[in-house]
Amino acid sequence: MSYLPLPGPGETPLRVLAIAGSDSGGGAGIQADIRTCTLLGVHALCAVTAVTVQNSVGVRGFHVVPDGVIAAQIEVVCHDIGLQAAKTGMLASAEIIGAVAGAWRDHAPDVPLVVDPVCASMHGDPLLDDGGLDSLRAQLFPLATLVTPNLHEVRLLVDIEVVDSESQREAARALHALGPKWALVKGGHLRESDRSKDLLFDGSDFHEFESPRVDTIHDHGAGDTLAAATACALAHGYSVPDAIGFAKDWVTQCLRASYPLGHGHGPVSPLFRLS
Ligand code: PXL
Repeated sequence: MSYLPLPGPGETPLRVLAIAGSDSGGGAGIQADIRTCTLLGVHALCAVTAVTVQNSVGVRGFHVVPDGVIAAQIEVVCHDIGLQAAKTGMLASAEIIGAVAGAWRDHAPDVPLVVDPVCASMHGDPLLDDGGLDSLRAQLFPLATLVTPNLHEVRLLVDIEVVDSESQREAARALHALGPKWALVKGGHLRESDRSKDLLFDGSDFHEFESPRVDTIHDHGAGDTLAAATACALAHGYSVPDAIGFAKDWVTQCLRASYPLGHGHGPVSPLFRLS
């Protein structure tokens, strides 16, 4: 595959802001975002939303960062450093989503924003409170360039059970109607074939993306990596379909390079880029 152009020595790289939670196991969350950006030659700015206590087996709990501190992290990096794209991951609560939406409207309304609507960990542990879904739909989706739910998140957000390509289209339409410019319905958990099929919709046209399914239990952080790599490509000026095409190839390679860690699920890995 071809990669994004790297900055020269001493040259300031493009910047992507990750608004996300910390994973103490280092596999997902903001750690996956920073790794993705770094290995793609992009400087990661960080607004930490929550600190999870987790390992490869599950999430024991999390502690949220005060709303005002999250909004201030966004404000200070926007005004001093500047950014070309951003992505959201774990936002934990309705209040935090409101604070992120407010800060976004005030400080970076024209910057491409990828919203990965994280609701739970791969172990099924909740990462968003009960009011969070309404807040995502009403406050953050209308600001998003792209939303990237998986099938579980699709069910929670628009109450559609995706089982085939027809229901995947219906879900993409319903998600787009909530206000983002583009909606991507990730079909990775749809085990109907040996291909992973994602569907993108902009309100008029559908784009399909297919990649080989990589059979591994070590896929922690795959969704975060896809959203972060998409944001990096958008920062480079790619169109949304081209950015997703690039990010899908990147995640496939990261899945092939994933490794065991602890007693549960290991992370997808971009470290292949170093060899
Ligand atoms: O992969 C989703 C995710 C995002 N952010 C944090 C997480 C997880 C999954 O566990 O812990 C902080």
